[in-house]
Amino acid sequence: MQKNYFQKDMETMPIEEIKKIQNEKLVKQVKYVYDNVKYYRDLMDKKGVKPEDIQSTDDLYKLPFLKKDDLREAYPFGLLATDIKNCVRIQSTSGTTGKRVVAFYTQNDVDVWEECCARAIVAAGGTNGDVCQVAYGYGLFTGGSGLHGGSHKVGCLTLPMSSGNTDRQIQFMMDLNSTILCCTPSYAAYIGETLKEKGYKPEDNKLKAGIFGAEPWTEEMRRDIEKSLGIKAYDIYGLTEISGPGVAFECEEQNGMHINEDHFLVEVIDPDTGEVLPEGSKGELVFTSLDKEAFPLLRYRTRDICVLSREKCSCGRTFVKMTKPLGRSDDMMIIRGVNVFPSQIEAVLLNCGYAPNYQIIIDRVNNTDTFDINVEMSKEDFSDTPKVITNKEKQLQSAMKAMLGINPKIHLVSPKSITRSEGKAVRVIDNRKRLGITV
Ligand code: DLL
Repeated sequence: MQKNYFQKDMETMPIEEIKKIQNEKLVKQVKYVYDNVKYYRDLMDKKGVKPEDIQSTDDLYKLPFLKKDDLREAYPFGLLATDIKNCVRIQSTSGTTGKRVVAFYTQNDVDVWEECCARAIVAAGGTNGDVCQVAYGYGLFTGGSGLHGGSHKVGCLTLPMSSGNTDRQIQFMMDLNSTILCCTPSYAAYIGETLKEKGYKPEDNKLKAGIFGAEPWTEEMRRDIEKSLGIKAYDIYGLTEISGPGVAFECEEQNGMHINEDHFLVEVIDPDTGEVLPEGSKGELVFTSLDKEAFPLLRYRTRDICVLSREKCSCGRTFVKMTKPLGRSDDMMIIRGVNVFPSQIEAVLLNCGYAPNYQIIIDRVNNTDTFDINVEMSKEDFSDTPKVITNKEKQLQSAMKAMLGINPKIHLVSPKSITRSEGKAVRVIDNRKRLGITV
């Protein structure tokens, strides 16, 4: 079988040479951050680390970690490393307690990011002869623009569909002969079901591959999607803070994702102690950007729990592989591809005059996430007129939508009806766990 790479020399470089490149880039990136980002310089000074102390990746452990809370504290410009005039793009994702994470990009940062996505598309068999339908959301979310840029770099005919409007997705897919589909796995499954409902068989479409990520999915779901669309389904991983999709991607082995190690240095740590764990251990992924200009992050804690493997891969790529995220070390939920924190829900409840007595119930029905929130009314609020309650539920739902970007179903329940816990309150009931979906 012919092997395909977007940047063959880099993707198949012997590991010793990759390490050399990483060492050189790391020394430069640390000095760049120290000189240009006061927030991180203060963290380094507090820890007594100077840029000169970092001579190679072996010294990485000396650097302080960055966490989502730091991004919140430094919001919006505190981690920006260059003049805003040099930036050409902002992307964003939800953060804790409602403050969004804002990431900045120079043109060079965008180019590197899109190249990483192009590597993923080529690894999934993409060429300039393909029609690539991008059905991730466009806008502040990185999914749409990342895969869109990658598709351009490969030279595919790019269909910038964004997510939603499934009938139109299907019409374009059929009329324009889409060969690659990029979207969240749950949306891919939904498209597959809708095609079937419309009477199409898997062989009726021209799709050959899908590049699916941004949320956890199982091997079972992969098999279902592959069957319903008649394709090979590849996983792709990334996070806004570290650029977006394309931090890691699956190859033809479909068994773990290669991390683009020439741009992102990876460590696995014990989430409780912060201690760096030996390769092969299960722990939290930590990324250090190696050549970012606008928003370089050193030792950023992702909260994603994974295992790394350097076992030789039959695709010929030498980059380390990560497993699918096996869980999170914080309370972030991913619902319909959107990151949601219980603290955001609490903030909306308090703003709208409710006490934080609530329960979130998540499930996956027909491959789509359901999202319900039970909220207790106070004695004063309580009404037994259904219309009054329905109106209040609608108001709360639109406040939630404004904060989270997705619509939960709100159920106002009578005072004191949510079971009180004697220990930690059980705020989240995630029934997707029964399907093996761990986040
Ligand atoms: O989800 C970027 C992305 C877009 C990745 C499109 C892949 C495809 P955020 O919205 O910042 O960025 O969410 C990042 O999503 O820390 C993981 O917990 C989760 N995540 C991302 N990819 C995967 C995946 C985008 N393939 C957070 N499997 C990350 C499981 C994933 N979880």
